[in-house]
Amino acid sequence: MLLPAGVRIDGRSGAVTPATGSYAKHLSELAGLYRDKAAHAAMVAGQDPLAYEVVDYRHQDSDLAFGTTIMAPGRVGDEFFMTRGHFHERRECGETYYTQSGEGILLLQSRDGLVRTVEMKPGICAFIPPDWAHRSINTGDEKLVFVWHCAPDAGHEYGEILEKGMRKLVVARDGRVEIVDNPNFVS
Ligand code: PAN
Ligand code: ZN
Repeated sequence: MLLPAGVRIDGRSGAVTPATGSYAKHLSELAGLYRDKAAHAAMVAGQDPLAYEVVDYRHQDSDLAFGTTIMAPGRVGDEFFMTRGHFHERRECGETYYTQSGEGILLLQSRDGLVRTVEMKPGICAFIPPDWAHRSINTGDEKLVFVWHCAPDAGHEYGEILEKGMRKLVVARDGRVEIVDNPNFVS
């Protein structure tokens, strides 16, 4: 029998207590994500900063999983720090992203090429429909922390986004955040 639990989530740090797992992604592990290869290489050769961490709370045999993603602020060239972005392997599985602190943009793309964005800021819980690719982008000066919630076996399908990119880029232009067409997108 599964037993109930209360899990503490710190909305500032993204700490999950107790957590069942976590991983961290440094910039060096995110090659191919950014179009300014020289800027990426210089940053990796320097401090190779931590771009984001994912912490989870999972129960064996449960149909629910949740956790946090903690994204550092930063840029590679004119592109903000972002997650890899993925579809779910189980295409019927959606997800929610509930922002706790910081600010960003959730970039979504359907299989047939629709693009949508949802603002990420405290108080907004984004609904990610089944079979929409999703990538979060930290456009602010502080950590972007959000709580995600999805089926534990939703799975991650990274290949398509990694190979083709997403249709839009979120960039800094003249001190503003802009969403522009990705010139390198492979349709
Ligand atoms: C999230 C993401 C997390 C990291 O937990 O996996 O934010 O993003 P990438 O996996 O795209 O690098 C989620 O959407 N899970 O399904
Ligand atoms: Zn997901």
